[in-house]
Amino acid sequence: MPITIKDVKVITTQYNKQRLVIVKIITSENGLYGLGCATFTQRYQAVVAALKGHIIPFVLGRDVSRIEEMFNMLMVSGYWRNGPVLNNAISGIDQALWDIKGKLANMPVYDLLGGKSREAAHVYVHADGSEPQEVADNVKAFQEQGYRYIRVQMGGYGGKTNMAGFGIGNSNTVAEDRDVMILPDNAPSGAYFDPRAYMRNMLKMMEHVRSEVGTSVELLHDVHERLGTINAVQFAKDVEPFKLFFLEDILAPEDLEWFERIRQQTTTALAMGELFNNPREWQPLIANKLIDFIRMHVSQMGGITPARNVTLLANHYGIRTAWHGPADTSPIGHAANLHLDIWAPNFGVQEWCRFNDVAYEMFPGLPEVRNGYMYPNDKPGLGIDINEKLAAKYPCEDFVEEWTQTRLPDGSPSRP
Ligand code: GCO
Ligand code: MG
Repeated sequence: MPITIKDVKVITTQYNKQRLVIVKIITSENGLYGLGCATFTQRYQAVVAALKGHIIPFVLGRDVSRIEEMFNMLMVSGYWRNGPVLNNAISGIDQALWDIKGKLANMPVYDLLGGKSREAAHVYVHADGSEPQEVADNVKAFQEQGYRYIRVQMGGYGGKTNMAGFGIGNSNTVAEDRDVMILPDNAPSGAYFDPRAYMRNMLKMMEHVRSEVGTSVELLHDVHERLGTINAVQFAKDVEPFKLFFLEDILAPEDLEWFERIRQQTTTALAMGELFNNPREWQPLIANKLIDFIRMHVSQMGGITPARNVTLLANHYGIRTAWHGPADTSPIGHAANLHLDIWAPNFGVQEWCRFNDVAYEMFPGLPEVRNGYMYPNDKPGLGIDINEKLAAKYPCEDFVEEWTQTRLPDGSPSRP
């Protein structure tokens, strides 16, 4: 008799700013369950509805062992496909089934995938600041904690926002050649971004940070898809002297054909992909060797199954993985990332958001980071659990996200 899916719970929780969605599959076998990440924080209610209305009725009663079949059927069973809401809902099921398979086999998921390629995964953390010296000081503080891969930003993703305390119309706080963002009368509230000032200021910041910390620490930077096409080409060239470990999301998914131009112009290493949903987005970048790191949001792709497939595809082309790991990937999602990292022959680096104590209490088994390395445990499955009682004490708030309402200085909408 196969073990089947008896019930599926959708757990939502918010112990921080991010609203998280977790799927718990309860099986016909007493006490056997699995957990998966289905978090699309900005539209979490839509994922919950997709799960409850469509995905859960589809999976109930099915054999838990048939992950491959389930993933492939779920992807097309709605006929229309490859959107963030449905992909996340499918990921909740997919990751939970890998967790269950591991528990049945008494093996960690990295063993199911092919076994360890390494003992621990290099992580990168985020240093920020409102001016170059503050960024440099934060990099040094991380180095003292043992981190060797550090992402440098100034003012978040380069915008000035009246919410993050930068103040509209103030200077961008770069000492010489100050950039002042002049907004029109009656400018609406929200985040503001000046692409040209961003480019100038980031170059100054990187130059300063390198002069303070030297070349042995690996620096990274996230453009967050905010630049237009020719500015992106120019910026990727301009940062070349700073020898970044990688430059992240230099272009938006809408502008992918420009990668070829960037590639012809610079040796800056490129990482791309957190907004990708559809294989058509990553296939040409990999097949034409236009990037160096793929960094999709694993639940946004549909779970561990598609991430495994992309890893192996990328490996053939000498491209490494750097899965998206912000605070809006749940701790379950971070555990899934780590199993892929420990197994992948072509792992590069893992983004790490440094969870707080509540997260560690709510998710027993949440991976630990020591000296810049993230370590797996040897528990079967994903090796992580959820304290549902504690999760229920932190219900999700309904609010309209403000940081995603970004504008250019004249007030016109810009990508966040
Ligand atoms: C990153 C990302 C995130 C995103 C966030 C959106 O590289 O970590 O760019 O911080 O902004 O996941 O919700
Ligand atoms: Mg990013």
